[in-house]
Amino acid sequence: MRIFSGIQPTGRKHLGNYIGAIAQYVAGQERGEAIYCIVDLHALTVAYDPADLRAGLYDLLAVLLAAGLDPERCVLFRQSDVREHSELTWLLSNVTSYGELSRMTQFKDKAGSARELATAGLFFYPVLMASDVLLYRAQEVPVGDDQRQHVELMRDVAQRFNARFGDTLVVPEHRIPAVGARIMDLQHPQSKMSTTTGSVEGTVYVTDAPAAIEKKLKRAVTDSGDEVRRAVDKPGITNLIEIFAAVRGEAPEEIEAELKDARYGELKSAVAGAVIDYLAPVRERYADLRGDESQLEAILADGAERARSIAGETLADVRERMGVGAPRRDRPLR
Ligand code: AQP
Repeated sequence: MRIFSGIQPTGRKHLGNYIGAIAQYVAGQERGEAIYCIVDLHALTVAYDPADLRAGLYDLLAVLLAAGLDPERCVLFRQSDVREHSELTWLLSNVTSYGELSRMTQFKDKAGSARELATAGLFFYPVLMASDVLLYRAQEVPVGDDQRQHVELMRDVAQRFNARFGDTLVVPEHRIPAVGARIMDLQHPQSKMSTTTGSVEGTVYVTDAPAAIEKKLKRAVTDSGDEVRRAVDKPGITNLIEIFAAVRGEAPEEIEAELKDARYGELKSAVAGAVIDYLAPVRERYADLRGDESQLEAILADGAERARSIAGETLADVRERMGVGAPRRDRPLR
């Protein structure tokens, strides 16, 4: 089983990213050949500062290592170090339609009302993401629920490519966690916890100090009524139960049974304590790892070399199938 996922080096990573993606990455190392990419090229699609981009990349790499990614047990690399991603994006853009890209909800959300001013890169984001995964012929893509539509698109692109040019690309499946696929903003529980659109008070960052985590959870918006149970009209309590279940590794039903006589305040305190315990070891290891940038660069260089050897083969096959470049004589197509 080959697993691939990408994560952006933008902003500080939050509890939604951690539960929805990073914790799954760590588990993926036990289940198969895991390949994880810090997608700095994706981060260029919205306004950014070059110095912040580099710093953010080291921040994220230190968080990933602190969470338990082990460069001996996975391939961990920076997207821009493997130029095959950019070339495949152009090639695959020719089996992707304008209409499909126009329907992507992430593009609509991020472009907002000023769609004419959005970058072409933001519009092409899903093609770059398809290239990331398809280059490694990955079978599985661990992501949060918000990326479901992008994974559907890459499946369509791979199927279309294979139908038009011959069987070349692997059609991947998404892996969305059963609990915690969509962690909501603590202040606006109808909206997902988000780097760009979330509220600071409603977003728990992975590197937040315990006091800040406690404050944010104790101030979380709750709903009318007083029962600790999940319901459509109780988005705040539902979110707290889901967070509690995800960090304790239990089913939400078990949490509801355990807290059936509890008050909202007790639920908040219990969730705060559990989240603090969950993130504390990561925060401590992060502080040690973040200081040594040359060590972080060495990890990235090794990961890029291993990634390139896989990506190069897929790209060569795609070029051959599409009739691009000199014909290959060294190796027949798969
Ligand atoms: N609220 C969430 N709950 C569960 N999973 C989530 N993910 C993001 N938000 C939640 C998952 O985290 C991974 C990281 O994706 P990314 O690096 O592309 O993240 P991002 O876009 O910088 O972070 P956000 O918060 O998702 O930013 P916005 O809202 O600006 O787009 C992905 O697997 C994602 O599903």
